[in-house]
Parts: sequence; structure tokens; C-alpha cells
Amino acid sequence: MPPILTAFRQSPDRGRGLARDMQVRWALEEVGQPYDTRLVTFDEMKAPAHLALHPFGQIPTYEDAGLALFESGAIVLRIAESHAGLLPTDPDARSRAITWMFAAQATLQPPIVELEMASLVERDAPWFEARQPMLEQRVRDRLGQLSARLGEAEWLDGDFSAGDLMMATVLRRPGSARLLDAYPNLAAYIARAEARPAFQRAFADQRAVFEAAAK
Ligand code: GTB
Repeated sequence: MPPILTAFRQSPDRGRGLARDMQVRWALEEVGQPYDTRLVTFDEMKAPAHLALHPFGQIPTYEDAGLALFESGAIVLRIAESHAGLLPTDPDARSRAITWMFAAQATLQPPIVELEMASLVERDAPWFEARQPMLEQRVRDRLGQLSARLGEAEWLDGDFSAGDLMMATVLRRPGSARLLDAYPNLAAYIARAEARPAFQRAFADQRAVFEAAAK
């Protein structure tokens, strides 16, 4: 039986590939692992059957044989560890690639999400305008540091890895995407990642879900 991934039945991102099933789809495509998708509504995500898989009632979840996982980073790591193609075989290089996965989620993503959330939920708050420069500067600081490290390299550490997959995923978020003009090497890095055939297939598959729901 192929692994089963859960995704939104009607994604609020309107098919832009921003929900976190996208990185799992992309990883599965990179390693050539077929999978099935179980689409869930918001109500189904909060019902006992889904909560047994995901304690926080979210997507994505991933079921493979007897194993059930949640957290997109952990799922991508599992896929990368159990298939060739997303992690180097050399142990030190492998640890460095995994470090970039953590850096994407633990260091880059928080300020980017905070900036996005402020625009979504605090726009009418009296402090909204005053906080924006500080929130934007936090994102710029991280983008500048990442840009300096990447330099003119194609990927973060040698060949494309799960670290690049997770980093490009975070950089595609609207909170960073609109600040990327100042970092042409990061914009080119994302474009290279998005041009990968595996990304294109994953994007088309999640887009098809949105289009089917919109009919
Ligand atoms: N840390 C977890 C992981 O990486 O797997 C976070 C999972 C998560 O945030 N899941 C979201 C979810 O299930 C969907 S991806 N939310 C429903 C809920 O909590 O009730 C986050 C997301 C949602 C919407 C957009 N969008 O509209 O653009 C983008 C990203």
C-alpha cells in the first residue's frame, strides 16, 4: 500500500502550494515514491479519527505501513532517510543537510510567519503600523544572513537536499517572498527549486485539488 498524506479538501491558500502538505508532496516526488492523498475538511481535522493521527488537529499527516507521523519536517526527514536522493550518504554531509532543514523551520520560519500573521490578524490594531518595521527587519536580517551564506552557490551545501527543499519552502511564504527583491541570489535559488520537475508535479497535484473543489 502506498503511504497516505492528508491535505486540505479546500485549501485557504487557493492552490498556491503554501499549505504544508506541499513540502511532503515535493519530497515524495523527488524520491519517486507514489502516494495516496486523503483530503480532510476543517471539521474532520478536529474529529477524533484525525486527532488520533495529529494531536493538534492539523494537516499534514503521513501514514506508511504501521507508522503515523505529523509535522511536515519530521515527515520529510522520514522520506529522505528511507529513500535515496534527498540526503547525502556521507554522515557529516548528511548531518549538515539535516541542519539546514532545522534552520529553515526553527530560524527562518518564525520571523516570516510572525510578519505574515501580523498582516492577517493585527491589521486593525493600533500598534500594527508601529510594529511593521521591526517585524520586517527581523525577516531581512535572516534573509541577509542566508543570502551571504548561499553566495553564488546553487544549493546550500553541495547537491540539492532535503535542507534545500525545506528552505525553499519557507522562502516561498508570502512573508518573505515580498522582501526578496533585495536578495537576487535567494530569488534565483527559489526559482531553481521551483523549476525542479518534482516541485512542478507536486504543485500541479495540490493545484488540481483546489480546482476540483472550486467546480
Ligand atoms: N508545524 C506544523 C507542520 O509543519 O506540519 C504546522 C502544520 C500547520 O500549520 N498546518 C495548517 C493547518 O492544518 C495548514 S498549513 N491549519 C488548520 C488548523 O490549525 O486548524 C498552514 C497554512 C495554512 C494556510 C495557508 N494559506 O492560506 O496560505 C498557508 C499555510
